[in-house]
Amino acid sequence: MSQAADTSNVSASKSQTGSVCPFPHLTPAEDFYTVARGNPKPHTLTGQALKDARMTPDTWRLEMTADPYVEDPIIKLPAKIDKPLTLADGTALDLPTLLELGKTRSVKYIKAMQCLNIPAPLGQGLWEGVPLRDVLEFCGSMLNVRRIYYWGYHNNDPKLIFQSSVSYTQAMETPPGELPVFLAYKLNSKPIPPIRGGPVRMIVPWSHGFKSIKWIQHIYLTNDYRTNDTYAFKNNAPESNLKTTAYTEELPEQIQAGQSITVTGQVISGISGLNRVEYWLREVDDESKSLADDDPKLLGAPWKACQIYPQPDWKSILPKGTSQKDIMGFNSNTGEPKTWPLKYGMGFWFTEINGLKPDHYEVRARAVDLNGYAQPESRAARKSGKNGIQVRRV
Ligand SMILES: Nc1nc2c(c(=O)[nH]1)N[C@H]1C(S)=C(S)[C@@H](COP(=O)(O)O)O[C@H]1N2
Ligand SMILES: [Mo]
Repeated sequence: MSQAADTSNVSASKSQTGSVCPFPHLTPAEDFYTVARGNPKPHTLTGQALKDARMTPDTWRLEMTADPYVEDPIIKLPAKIDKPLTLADGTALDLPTLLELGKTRSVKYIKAMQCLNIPAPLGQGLWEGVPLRDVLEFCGSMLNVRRIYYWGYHNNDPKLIFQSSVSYTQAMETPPGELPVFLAYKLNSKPIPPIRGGPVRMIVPWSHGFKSIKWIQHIYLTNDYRTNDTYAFKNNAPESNLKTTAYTEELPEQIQAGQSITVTGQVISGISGLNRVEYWLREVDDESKSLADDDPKLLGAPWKACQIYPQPDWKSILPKGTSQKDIMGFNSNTGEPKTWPLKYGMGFWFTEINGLKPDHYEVRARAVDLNGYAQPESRAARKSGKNGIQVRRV
């Protein structure tokens, strides 16, 4: 643990009731930042081409098959499933069947989408669907399945395939109170549009976006335990988790001396949870060197706590007919979020800085997780997620 993660002299962030959050807590489906491969990009297809891609509610089908692959001595036995679901023999799963299962097994929760390679959250939505473990019941009994691969529509071009995976255990055994990996068919209580990966998209709550495959079409059950994700190429860590990370909004280039300035930003509460967001104001001149995230000056700086905007008025932001009590991550009796910001969700922070002299300043903000680690610790390998500290100058 870094010296800077010593929390003893920093008071925990307190919500300032009455302060109005300038950011939306739910992002409309069309307003997410989009990360997609394809030529043309699948979500730009229309009319018959969209139908041919099986990306409409009527044409969508999900195949589930077993991988016969063996590779002695690592994979001695092939995976087997009782009931493969295929297009060829007309057994592939359709949307009405998935929705029917959803009547008794559906889950919903609020999750932020974040790319491992982009230094800003892509958006946050209320996702709804059926846990993968329940969907796998359609396959009957399984033998020698250690990993579950899945991919979406990719223009029938093997070069454009975008594949991800979870272990059998991750799919089947959800720790109580944790969010399961699931096949989503609703976003913000509406059908998921093609731009967001609909009609059906995988959602892996604890991961970066690359596990949440859009336009899902095929689930492949395999005895190959290796993490054969598309994102493993280009040195990305395929088992990386969502990072607890603060992001800082741009600041005006100049302000009047003596005028106060409000610094704001987003914060993602990743798998290690969020303790607080803190900031450091650094006076700089022409000679000041830029600081690396592990510079002793930065680590030993007098970081001060920022405030987290209080939870929104849920009744006014949740889609009509949605009760907080039915959303995972909220207490089912009181409707209160179990943590704020929600785990795997995005919250917002602010701090007011007063009495600046005529000078140049740098402002940095960083998140501290529930283990006491200040961003970007404790992850040295940056290809496990974008969590460098952002610098803004004023
Ligand atoms: N089929 C498919 N799914 C995909 C991708 C893709 O290119 N094709 N990109 C992934 C990556 S890298 C990210 S970060 C997220 C982005 O989700 P969004 O476009 O809904 O914001 O989708 C993931 N799912
Ligand atoms: Mo991504």
